[in-house]
Amino acid sequence: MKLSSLLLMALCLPPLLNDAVGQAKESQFQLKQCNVANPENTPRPVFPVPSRRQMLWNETEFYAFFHYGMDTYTGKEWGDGTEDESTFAPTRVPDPAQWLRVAKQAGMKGGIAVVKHHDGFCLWPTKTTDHSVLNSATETARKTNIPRDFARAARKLKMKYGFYVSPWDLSSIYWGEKDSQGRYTDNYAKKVFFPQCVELAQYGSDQFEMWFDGATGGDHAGYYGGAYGGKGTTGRRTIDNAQTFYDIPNLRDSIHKLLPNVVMWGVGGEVRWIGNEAGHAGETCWAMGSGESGNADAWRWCPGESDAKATTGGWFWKKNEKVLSAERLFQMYLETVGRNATLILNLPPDVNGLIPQATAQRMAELGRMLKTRLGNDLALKAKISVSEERTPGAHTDYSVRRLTDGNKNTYWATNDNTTHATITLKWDKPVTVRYVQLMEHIKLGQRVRSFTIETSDDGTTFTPRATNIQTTTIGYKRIVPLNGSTAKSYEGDGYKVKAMRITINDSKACPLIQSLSVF
Ligand code: FUL
Repeated sequence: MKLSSLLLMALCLPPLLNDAVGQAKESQFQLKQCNVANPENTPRPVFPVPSRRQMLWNETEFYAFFHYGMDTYTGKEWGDGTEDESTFAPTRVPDPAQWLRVAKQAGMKGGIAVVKHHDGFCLWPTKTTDHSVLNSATETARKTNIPRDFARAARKLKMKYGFYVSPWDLSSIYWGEKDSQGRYTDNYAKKVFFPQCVELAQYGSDQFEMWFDGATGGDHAGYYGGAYGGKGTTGRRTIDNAQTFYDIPNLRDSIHKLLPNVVMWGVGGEVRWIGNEAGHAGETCWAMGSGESGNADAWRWCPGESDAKATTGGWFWKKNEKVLSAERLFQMYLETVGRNATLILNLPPDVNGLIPQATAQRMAELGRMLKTRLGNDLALKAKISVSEERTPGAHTDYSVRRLTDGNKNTYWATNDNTTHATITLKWDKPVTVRYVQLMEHIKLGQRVRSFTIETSDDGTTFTPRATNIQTTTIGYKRIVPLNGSTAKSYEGDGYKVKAMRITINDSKACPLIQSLSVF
């Protein structure tokens, strides 16, 4: 075979999904130039597409955040790194298994534990600093090892797990350090941050996310001075570029070798902050770009994660905190998981190293609510028809049954040039409906730009629903409350219907719908 044909074949191969970040529109152009056999009639990808680890991460959908550490005992939200290690004084060895059991009851699939916050205090026996549990005053504190116990508990409970390790470190003399010529040194990246990530990697190669917060400011003191002064050096320190100061590209490469499935949040560049801490994504939400809505034309896959608090006090436990109502938390779920983002919901452990009873009870209530409201799929009982089915391949079909076969590797699709299509559901006996849930087969890119939902009492006349909501993007998952209210989605009697019609009005290329559910 000639070299040129080999080259052409290589260009025409399906994209390697395991590291697609960086695949540009150029590849799409190259694919179009090819005319190789496609026996399965597989649709061409619409770039960008997710990496394998981003795909796995997306499937986690709803997971917990556990802010626990020095601040739990000082009552602060941000410590300044000057706290005496003896301040960390749990009354008993903290029990991450209890934290995760609470999360599981809420229907969460995993959790992320803060093991170092901005104060730099490490909740594991680290070699990188003296500011850790090893120098605490009590035996109970010294025995604490959150990453070890958290990882063990998660594996036992079959939940995903990961760690928040703050890049900003007020306790470190190296953070923001400059040499005599005013250049940033790499002491912090080399002696502190990278070794800390490697130490944490040793608690399990199956971690799913590392949380690298971007905060670097405020009136805090610590080693490097600031408005309140601090121990050690004087004068305020800052950094100009997190990517270079923390040496993120190299860190990412090295950690991926140890933790193949981990995505690096925030500063790590693989998953984005949704742009608020209030528990909502945009109604329109693309898995690329930035902020609440993303950007349909951005070139890099960077899906959104929404971090929000389940309690009123703060990220860390506070004496008089209250837990939000299950109804409010359900609304958050609809506005994040139901809008192509994930939800990381914070449940703060208290001074005993346990999730308080009131929070645990509320989480169980939320879990029951999710099951009742989004657990009984009425699409499975419907006769479903579509305006078009993509021509099948040798062993692959894209037929209507793919919408409800529960298989994440299959999907219903139209032919290449069809970007407008309908799905019609009919029930023999009227059913009561409140929500529609759609999932795109995002392995081949996010496509849908606009869709509408209508219902019919008699099977012939259709009425549009949720017209006040932007039914634009779908992405990994979209849940639309048919009454148009995420806050009061379950109020009233729902809609008693004999039929429903979903119309895809516009899509970047032929739509690929992996799953359709009706509740
Ligand atoms: C922020 C931090 O500064 C907060 O303390 C908290 O950890 C939150 C989740 O991220 O940026």
